[in-house]
Amino acid sequence: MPSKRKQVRPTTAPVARTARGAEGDELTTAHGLRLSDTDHSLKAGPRGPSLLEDFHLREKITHFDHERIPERVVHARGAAAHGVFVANGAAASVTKAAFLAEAGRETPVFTRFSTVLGSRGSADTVRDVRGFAVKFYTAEGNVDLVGNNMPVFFIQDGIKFPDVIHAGKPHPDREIPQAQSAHDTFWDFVSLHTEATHHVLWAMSDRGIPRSYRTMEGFGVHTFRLVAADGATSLVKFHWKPVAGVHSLVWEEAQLAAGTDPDFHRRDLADGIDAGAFLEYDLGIQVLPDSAEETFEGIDLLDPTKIVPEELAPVQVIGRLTLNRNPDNYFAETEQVAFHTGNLVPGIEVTNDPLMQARLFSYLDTQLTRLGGPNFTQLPINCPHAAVNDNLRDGMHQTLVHKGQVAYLPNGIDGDLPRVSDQGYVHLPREVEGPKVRANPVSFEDHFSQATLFYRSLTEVERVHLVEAFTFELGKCYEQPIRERALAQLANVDTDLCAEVAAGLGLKAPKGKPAKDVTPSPALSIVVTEPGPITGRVIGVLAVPGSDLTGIARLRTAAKARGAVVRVIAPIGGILSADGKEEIIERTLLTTRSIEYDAIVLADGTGEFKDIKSTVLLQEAFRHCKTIAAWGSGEQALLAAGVDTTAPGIVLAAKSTKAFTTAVLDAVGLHRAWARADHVMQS
Ligand code: HDD
Repeated sequence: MPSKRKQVRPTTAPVARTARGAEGDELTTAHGLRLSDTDHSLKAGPRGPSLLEDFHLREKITHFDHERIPERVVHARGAAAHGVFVANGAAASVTKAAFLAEAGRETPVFTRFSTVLGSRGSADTVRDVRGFAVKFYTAEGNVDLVGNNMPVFFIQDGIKFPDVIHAGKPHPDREIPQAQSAHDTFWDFVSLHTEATHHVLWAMSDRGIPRSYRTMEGFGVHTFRLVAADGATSLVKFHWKPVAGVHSLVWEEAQLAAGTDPDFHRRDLADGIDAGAFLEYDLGIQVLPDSAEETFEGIDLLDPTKIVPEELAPVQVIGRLTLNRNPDNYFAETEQVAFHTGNLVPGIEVTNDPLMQARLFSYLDTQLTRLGGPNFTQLPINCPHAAVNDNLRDGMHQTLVHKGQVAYLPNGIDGDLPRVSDQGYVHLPREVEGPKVRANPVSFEDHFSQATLFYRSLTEVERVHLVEAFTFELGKCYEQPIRERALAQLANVDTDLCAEVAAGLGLKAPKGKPAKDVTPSPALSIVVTEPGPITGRVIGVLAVPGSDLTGIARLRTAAKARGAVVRVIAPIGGILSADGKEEIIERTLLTTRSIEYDAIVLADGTGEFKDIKSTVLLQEAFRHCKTIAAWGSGEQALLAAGVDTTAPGIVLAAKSTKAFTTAVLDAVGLHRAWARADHVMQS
């Protein structure tokens, strides 16, 4: 006998939807009444007062008044994309979760990237941690891997989350500064709370200002416990490795972008997907033995301020994520998506990491306020792709029309359905014992050695950036004791780092006790020496009437073949045409800044051209160590703009040839000509 327990959507007669997703072409009220006028309120005469009777005016304004929902208390600023995760089978020995383990299994995903501190309308390129949250719509229910682009966290225990966030958010008296850590309360907190040191180094490094979401790593941060089909368990750390490599902006560029294109990252994400340059990441795991101590090579795996260097435990790739579809509607999808670290399936468990434990409470709790009640799982973006058969009932915004009389177990009326499953989630039985205490394990007391490890793993140019970031941020603090305390903290990380920041601040470097025997982890550096993929990169070509359009077309074709785009920049808008060829001018010197481009190329024909805006464009690209190239008379224009054409990363050719375009694109593949940094400092 079929169960009476059906869940059905409201039973209005089906209405065909248009391409806009609307039901027909005629404007109606929310109740389906067709409207004859939506531009004039109902008035007592053309010059008279509006009438309370005007139900359309009242409905329109009332709905508008309630269009906003509370923004996320953290990670309010975000952008997202749909995609697919395909497992490669390598995880089969460590987990029974089919979406990770089964070779070739495809799982739809929704991924939301975010900054942490800023409000919903803040700029994308601020110095901050980036969220990297992935919702897997698996056949067994949703799994959320709610990670960041840094593998460690500011705090070891979730009870301190409100503290670190209050310190990082704008000052409560004036609500400034927006989306920044360069202010007193942040540095006051992190300098007193030394367990933040390792994370602060990551945030001040180039990781705090990613080039794009495409070129950002992601980390699950906590150690998870995977359970294999035979019940064997392993401790694992999750890593997202971007196929496009890990690359960052430079600080001046990030600051410029915050003003000239606050949507820099979300635009890059959406444009890339629209252009077919999908974002790809390998999902990898570090597999560590599940021991009673929950440590690996002396590293406490429950401490979220610690990493396991990849040289000690290699990251094994278990599948690939491809983000290939933009959301149709920002609010319905990106804003309403609700992640929860407790969304798990058999084969994945959490550990006792006290940061994770608090998160397991917070995510569900926050959605109740943000999404206005307990039925947010019914929103399309949150709906599992697995069958849902719960006994949860009613509540705000209930969209299901449950049938029958039964919403309890056990029941005799409805065949005792729904029954519990022998495939259901079983928490591994593990011993829990110990005194009830508010305390951390002793191993959590080491706050500096991995910060030292991080610093010493960086290349020279990355260290310079780190020193500049600390000097900038502390230079923005008003309180001298805060700067001094932050320096005392750095003295325990590295003597040179502390001395250089102190010199920049005009202060005396205090003495500390940095760890001596630290083995660097080269995997932590993001500087590359071989050209990598250039998918999603943007090359600006400056051209003028009379420029060599064949050369531009050649560069465009070669760039497109490697997933990059060419944009033509000219003094004024319109179309360039010569010899029957045409190039649409996509940017003018008025509508562009250097931050839009990974490389700037001067086309032949620009030799006589000189304009203060193009000089600024080229000077910025030069300072930011971007590829600069020219063919033909373009070189003259470079010299006229004061560009040192002997510096590294400058590609010149008499003519546009295949070799020239290849050299330009390979230079872009190196991301930046870091060797030029010395020239920049000397010039
Ligand atoms: Fe969190 C959102 C990542 C610690 C409480 N967190 C949020 C998002 C990301 C992270 C990516 C945005 C999700 C989205 O796009 O909607 N959070 C992390 C990571 C952490 C972390 C990697 C440490 C390893 N978070 C953390 C703690 C707490 C929270 C310790 C509280 C005890 N996080 C929240 C929250 C948010 C959130 C308040 C705000 C909006 C939301 O959850 O849905 O519950």
